[in-house]
Amino acid sequence: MEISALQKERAGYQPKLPKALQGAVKVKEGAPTQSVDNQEDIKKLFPNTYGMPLVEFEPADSANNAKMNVGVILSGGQAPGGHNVISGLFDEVKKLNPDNRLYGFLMGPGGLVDHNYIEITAENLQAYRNTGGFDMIGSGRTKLEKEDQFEKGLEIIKKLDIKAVVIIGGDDSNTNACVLAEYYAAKQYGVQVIGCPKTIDGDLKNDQIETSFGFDTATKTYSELIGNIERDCNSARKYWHFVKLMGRSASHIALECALQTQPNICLISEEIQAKDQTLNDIVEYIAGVVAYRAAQGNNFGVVLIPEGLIEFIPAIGRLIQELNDLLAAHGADYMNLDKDAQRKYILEHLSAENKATFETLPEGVARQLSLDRDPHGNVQVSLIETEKLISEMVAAKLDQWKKEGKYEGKFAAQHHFFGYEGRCAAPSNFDADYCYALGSSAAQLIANGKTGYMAIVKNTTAGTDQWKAGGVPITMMMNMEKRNGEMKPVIRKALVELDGTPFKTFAAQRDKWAKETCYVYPGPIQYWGPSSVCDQTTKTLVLEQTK
Ligand code: FBP
Repeated sequence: MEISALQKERAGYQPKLPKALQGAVKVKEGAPTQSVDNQEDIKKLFPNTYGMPLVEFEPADSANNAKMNVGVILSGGQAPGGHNVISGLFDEVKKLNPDNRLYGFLMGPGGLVDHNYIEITAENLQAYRNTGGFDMIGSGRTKLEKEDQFEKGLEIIKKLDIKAVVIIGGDDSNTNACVLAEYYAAKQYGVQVIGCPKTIDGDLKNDQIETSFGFDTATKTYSELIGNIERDCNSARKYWHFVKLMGRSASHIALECALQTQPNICLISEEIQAKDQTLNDIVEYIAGVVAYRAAQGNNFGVVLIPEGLIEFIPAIGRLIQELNDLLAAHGADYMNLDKDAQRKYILEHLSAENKATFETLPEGVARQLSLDRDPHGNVQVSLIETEKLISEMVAAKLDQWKKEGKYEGKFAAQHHFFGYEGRCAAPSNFDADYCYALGSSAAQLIANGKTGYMAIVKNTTAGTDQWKAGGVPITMMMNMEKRNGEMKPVIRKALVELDGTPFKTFAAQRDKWAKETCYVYPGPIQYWGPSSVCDQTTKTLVLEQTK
């Protein structure tokens, strides 16, 4: 396989580990934990894995030479650093005992159920160290939730003499990891399950998880591109650029990119929901800024739009809720109908209020909302062209204002969607180190007999030496939420907090950014050079840690 010059040099990078993981390791246990909400329900559903203590690793005098084979699964969307979790896991598993083996299940959780796997060896891992992507073993979105899947998985686990499975995934995948851990514990199968916090979306975080891996690299990649667009925009001074940014629900990615690049406008879905704004309110806000800048002779600008926006506009959110319930109850009759019949079916079954909202949406958007949920029941928002929908509505509003004599200017729009191009970028130094440490922590949790835990690394705004590694019981992050029409135990998603420092920092400056041109050009991720450039963390993380 031919590899790039960067890949060749980068393969030699040795990720840095927290002090506690550099040699022999022992475990310090904290107090018993509680779930974030619905404690009685969660306790009842997870009697074997509820209430366990937080765990922190400390340097020890003598090594634990645990004999253990481990299986690893990459689950859900790609995030930069996944290969380094595997590298950290592999190195630690072999450090514990060179006879230990690591198996990678192929193409996501489905690989466990279908018994598709490879053994990960020093040789085949070498080409993937410090690289982006999940292509070493592939990923998938199969939802592990049924007993027959757990039992099928057990067959291969037994055959390969695997002691534990590590699931590298987002909130949904880690919820499933917890269900699997509980099932194997209840059956006393002696198989442990450990999770690792992955997702570029940045929404798997809480008091214990400072950030999910991949967020750092993905937002730096998007910010580089946004900065380049801003410079182009400020050079030609003739376009308004509408940039949709990935991040299924939460607006963390958009907010972080705004903090890095200072665009003229950045929409934050959580704020729009809190203020109960309509699509028209959003359009009037953007058109107002366009008109203001036009009056100053500036017929250009940059607008950032989080991809999850549509679900957070309250009227559309209510419509989606009802559609979810409708599809959960009648999905089978509905799915076999043709396109027109499906629209008719929906219009006949929706309540009057939601029917009215559905009818006002462009047909393509309405169709996307009523179709194609992913296996976890999510609307596939990355397929909805929100950036075009909004810019077209802004153009119409400006035409109307022109006729009314309220606006004078030229409006020409360009559209971009930054999503997939950030998910497999070569991990930044932060993600390379963070992921390697997460993999090492996962191995230590297994060696110390833990199950139903997620590997964690904290104090990440300090130098890597001072990072603190350990584990958090997954049940601690859970609450009950409605999914596909039923109440289910799930990890609570972290949305942008409107009283948090990152949002407040953005909100304090956005009027200035809208009126003036304050663009910042972050440039590409640097892997070597001054530490102030190549080891910087995200602004979100810094602002959250200094609150
Ligand atoms: P995860 O939550 O699995 O990490 O995936 C995140 C994400 O990249 C979202 O930002 C995006 O909406 C979605 O995946 C796209 O999914 P797909 O890769 O299936 O198109």
